[in-house]
Amino acid sequence: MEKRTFLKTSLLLGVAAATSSFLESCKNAAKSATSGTVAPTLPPPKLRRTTPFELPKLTYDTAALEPHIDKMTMEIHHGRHHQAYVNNLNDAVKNTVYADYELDDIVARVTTSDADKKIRNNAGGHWNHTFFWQIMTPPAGGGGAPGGQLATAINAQFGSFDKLKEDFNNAAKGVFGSGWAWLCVGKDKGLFVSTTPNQDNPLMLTITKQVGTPILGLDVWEHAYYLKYQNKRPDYVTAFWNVINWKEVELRYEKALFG
Ligand code: MN3
Repeated sequence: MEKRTFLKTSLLLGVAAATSSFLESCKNAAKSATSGTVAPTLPPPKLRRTTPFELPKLTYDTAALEPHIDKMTMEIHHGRHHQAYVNNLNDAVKNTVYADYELDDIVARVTTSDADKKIRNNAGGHWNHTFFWQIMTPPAGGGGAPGGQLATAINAQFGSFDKLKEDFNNAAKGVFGSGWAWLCVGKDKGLFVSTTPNQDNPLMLTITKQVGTPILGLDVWEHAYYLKYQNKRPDYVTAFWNVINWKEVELRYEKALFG
């Protein structure tokens, strides 16, 4: 190679290398700019959390939902899975903009960025399970049908309670892999059934396809039913209706309607 050609080639290669490292640094800058960003439509929350997240206690015994949801599943689901979401969330929020946010504020603001991934999964996991334990109750006082304004709204929107059950069951059975089925109150105060993958939920403003306030939800991860139902998810979905705490669901409906 002639000296001149060599110099020219070296120069071009140098420019190329410099350009590529410039592009790389732009990409990295863009990445770090999106990490921990908050949804632009929401102002920073005013309430600040001063203590770590904790596993909430169940208000009923782990065997209390039997025969519909077995004791061992409840022990592992609450004591190990939910505890892990809590521990991982406490770890994930350290040194981020979410470090002292309340759970609802994190869930509303968390983004799809890679940097938010661990927070998204574990804040969702903590929120979803805390909610799930509350909307269930032992079968002696659970199940049946909703009353009050919720019953009226269900009949008006779905035609009947049975039709809502059918829609919800189909949604729950249709989740591919791990996720949740929901009954929500939308922005227009109407009810809708939806699903989310993994630990996402309808309150994640920048993530969910249909934003709403969940009033009923069912965990269809295999860890929620596999010990008792194995691959028969439909049987678990059917059994769930026996342990729904309709009083709690009705309260959540009214709060979402007027709140
Ligand atoms: Mn679960």
